[in-house]
Amino acid sequence: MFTLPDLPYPTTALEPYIDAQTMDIHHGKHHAAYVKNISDLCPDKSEVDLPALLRDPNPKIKNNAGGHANHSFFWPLMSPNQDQQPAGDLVAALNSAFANLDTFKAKFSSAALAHFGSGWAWLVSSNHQLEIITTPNQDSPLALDKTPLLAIDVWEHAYYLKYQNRRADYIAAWWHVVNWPQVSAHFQEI
Ligand code: MN3
Repeated sequence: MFTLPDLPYPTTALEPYIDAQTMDIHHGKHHAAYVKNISDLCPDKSEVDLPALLRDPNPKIKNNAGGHANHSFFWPLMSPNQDQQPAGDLVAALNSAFANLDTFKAKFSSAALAHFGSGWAWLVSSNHQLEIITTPNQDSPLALDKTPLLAIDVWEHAYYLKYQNRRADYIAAWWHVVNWPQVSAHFQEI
């Protein structure tokens, strides 16, 4: 069986940038549905099997495993401690890969904005090189042998209630709630 993780903060915690109703539905309905679906599809599997299921040839299994894995990764990447800044080794790595933090954020935002349809934008590490990628639907970078460090969900369900068609406004707002210590923690593991 698979389980829906609790949000690490109240649904109101990311206001005004991410609204409580969106968080409530996104976590309590969308993520919960991925958990129910993957549990129903794979009743003999559990969380430890999730990485392998991200590569499953059955698209129903791959999509719902990805939906569970991606959202479980996403929630702790946001924090009620708004307007944090990256620090330490992570900053040095971002500066090395992208010239400076502003350039990194601009490129990441552009990738997230330009991604056609539903999907995710990611900062990943691949062979200790940082890069920005996007994936369609619920595809995971782990299935591409890339390690995710940061992610933004650009499915419309992530922003439509508050931002409607203005994905760029959602992305700009989302930077205010990025949990940089969590990104650093992922960076330390690569
Ligand atoms: Mn989502």
